[in-house]
Amino acid sequence: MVCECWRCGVERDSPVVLAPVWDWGWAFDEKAYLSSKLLKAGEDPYRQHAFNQLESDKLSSDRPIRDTRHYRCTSVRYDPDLPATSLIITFHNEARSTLLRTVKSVLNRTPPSLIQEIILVDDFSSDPEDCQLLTKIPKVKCLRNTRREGLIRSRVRGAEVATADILTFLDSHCEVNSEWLQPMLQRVKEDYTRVVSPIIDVISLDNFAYLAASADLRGGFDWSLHFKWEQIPIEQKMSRTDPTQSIRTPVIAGGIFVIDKSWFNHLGKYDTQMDIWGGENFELSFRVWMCGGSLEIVPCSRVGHVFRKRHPYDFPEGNALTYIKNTKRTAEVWMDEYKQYYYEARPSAIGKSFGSVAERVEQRRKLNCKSFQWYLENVYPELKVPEKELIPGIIRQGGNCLESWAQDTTGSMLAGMGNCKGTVNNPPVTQVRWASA
Ligand code: UD2
Ligand code: MN
Repeated sequence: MVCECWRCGVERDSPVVLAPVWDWGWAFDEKAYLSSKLLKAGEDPYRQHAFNQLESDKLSSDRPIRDTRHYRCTSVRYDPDLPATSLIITFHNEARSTLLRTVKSVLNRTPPSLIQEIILVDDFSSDPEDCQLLTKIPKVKCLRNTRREGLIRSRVRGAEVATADILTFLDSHCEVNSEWLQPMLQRVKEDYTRVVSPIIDVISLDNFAYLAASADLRGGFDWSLHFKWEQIPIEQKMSRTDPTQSIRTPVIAGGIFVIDKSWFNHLGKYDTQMDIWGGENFELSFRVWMCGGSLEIVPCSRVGHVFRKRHPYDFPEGNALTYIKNTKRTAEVWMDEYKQYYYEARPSAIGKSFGSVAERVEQRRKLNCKSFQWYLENVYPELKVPEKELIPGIIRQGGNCLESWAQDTTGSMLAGMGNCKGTVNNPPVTQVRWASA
């Protein structure tokens, strides 16, 4: 198969076209909502939103999209009594046409009984009406921040007013596909500690074509805490005989997932000292895995998303510093001694301020979460620990060190492999003999 988009893993399109399943008979004046924000003649269509707004504005809010699932998904049956969910969509200056299409695709392609409410959190957009006018649509509620908070605090605000037992987060420029919600709700209903994501299809930022993403990808990252899509390890791929089966993922992309509300609260929601954008997906992912849950991608669920190449909004503290603050908080709370590799890979983070993490560290302690070493060994063994000598006389790999700790009677050095001690007084667990030079 040909990969057309490295970032999103797009491979192909399948030919089934969906029609909206039902109509609400809304009193909402869609034309008026959209027409007041159309582009002016000659205006750069990418300027405001970093995607082609002209193409988005041209499309119907009810446009059909292709059913990109594996054909075997269409015969999977879900419990008739799945729990309802509160949807939470935060946005800052989203284009009206994409925001409306996100909401309408949800209403058009989800059984009404599964949607408790759609909570829009307007993160202090320039025009309060972007959000307010949409409350004429059934089930839609609007909260508006009185100052810019960023997506992390905005999501927590939405989650705190949600009335359903399950939370579903979406970005504000998505289109959900056929039967997108049921397979994810099913997995969470069976085990509330699962946190699940769909396969995220790609809506082209240039022409808004809906493109299927590869079903063989999962979330990964490097030591600088840079997210990337990566191939499922070959052994796992070979042992997958059922294409409808969930895929364990070390991290989620961050924007689109379903989580049990009590589990979300129990685990400590989000780190609300993180600002604007970035890093929260690692923090949540490490927390879920290390504190007793799991993360998976449910391949029978598909949601399209407009992936962009730049941020269309400003960062009050600057993009780079904000990403550093958020990822540094993640590393300091969750990565134990492995945080040194984060600093090596992102030296610009050294010495930068990141606030206090005392509360989050305490939360981790109370939850009795496992170590980052456990995460590496059990969840993400493919993330290789850089092999190098850091302290003269000590060869470190992860939390283990090969250290010299004594001389025997012949003058040979004794060295041992075990927990890093950095001192000759604590014999490591296994001893090996090195001839001294
Ligand atoms: C990805 C995630 C995104 C988030 C981010 C890391 C997907 C599809 N998207 O980036 O959800 O996890 O990685 O932080 O996985 N927003 C606000 N306030 C702000 C800034 C953004 O409400 O100050 C909204 C924005 O309108 C959008 C959402 O947050 O609905 C995510 O922002 P994005 O679309 O710019 O992030 P994306 O998709 O590049
Ligand atoms: Mn997005």
